[in-house]
Amino acid sequence: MADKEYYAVQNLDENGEYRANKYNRRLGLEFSAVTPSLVTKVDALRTPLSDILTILENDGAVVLQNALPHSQIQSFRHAHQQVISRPDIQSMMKSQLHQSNLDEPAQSFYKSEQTTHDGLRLRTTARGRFDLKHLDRRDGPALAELSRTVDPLVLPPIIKNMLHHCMGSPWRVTTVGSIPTLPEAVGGDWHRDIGEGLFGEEQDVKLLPDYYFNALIPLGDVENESCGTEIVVGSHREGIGKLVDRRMVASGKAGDIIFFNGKCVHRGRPNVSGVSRDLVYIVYAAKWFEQGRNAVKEVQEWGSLGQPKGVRVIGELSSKL
Ligand SMILES: O=C(O)CCC(=O)C(=O)O
Repeated sequence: MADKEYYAVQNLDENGEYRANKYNRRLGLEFSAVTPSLVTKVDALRTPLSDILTILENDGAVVLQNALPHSQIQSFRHAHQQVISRPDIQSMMKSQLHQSNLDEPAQSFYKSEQTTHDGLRLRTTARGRFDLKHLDRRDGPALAELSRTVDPLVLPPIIKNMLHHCMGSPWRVTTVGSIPTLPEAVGGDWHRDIGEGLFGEEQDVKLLPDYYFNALIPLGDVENESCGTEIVVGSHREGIGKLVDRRMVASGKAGDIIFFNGKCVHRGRPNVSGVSRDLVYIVYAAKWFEQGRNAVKEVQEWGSLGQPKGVRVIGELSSKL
């Protein structure tokens, strides 16, 4: 199965439609010229953990300022820049940037995918927005400088502490990647990082303990709030039916961490800053949550191509089986 077809199947919601469509209908496709208000920022060194956890519980997102030493960001930024400047990766970026399917109505979150000879995977989520993985020593292709410098960013003490309280399940680091976003990149699609969830988004946000968090680590020294991550705060507790449009922007600069619940509806804003906006992303998810297989080989004769039809009532909620 071709990559495009595979992702289209993976991205269907319970009505058999690309899952961003329901958010587009509810929240719209436009990006406001005026930057929405900002997700709460706290000083990671001075704010009591209980206050940070309260914000995270209420909003589903929080920005931790001064959470990482600048020297760590600088070392990683240098190693990362070396890698993304490689001719093979530059040529993959160029080819993905000029793909004609980026102008068609989207059918899937990932619009294309290529793998380098040494095992890095580059994907496009929208024109000018890329996802590069894996960068760490466990799942990455052992690019020495890259994995050495990303190491201290993977599980900083404050994140480990927070996860100890906010995760509702034994967890592990599942993904270490980066999001290079070129100048003039368009905005990304609305999504929840949990996708449609285990039992459909309604059941997951209401019934399941929190099992997925994402840390975004900005690499730039200059903050441009307008190009940040737009998050519908509170959406980690509400399905599409009653979703309240409380969109806010999470942004930061080198040293900060944007931390959010993977149940939140969110998207990247267009990059109007004139410079690349690069982020590291780290996914922490329940030990049982599987997102890391080679996706393209996954659904062929051994997986369902459509949505199963069964329905089971759980309390007031009904779950498609
Ligand atoms: O590029 C961004 O600001 C958001 C990235 C994103 O949507 C994600 O990490 O799931």
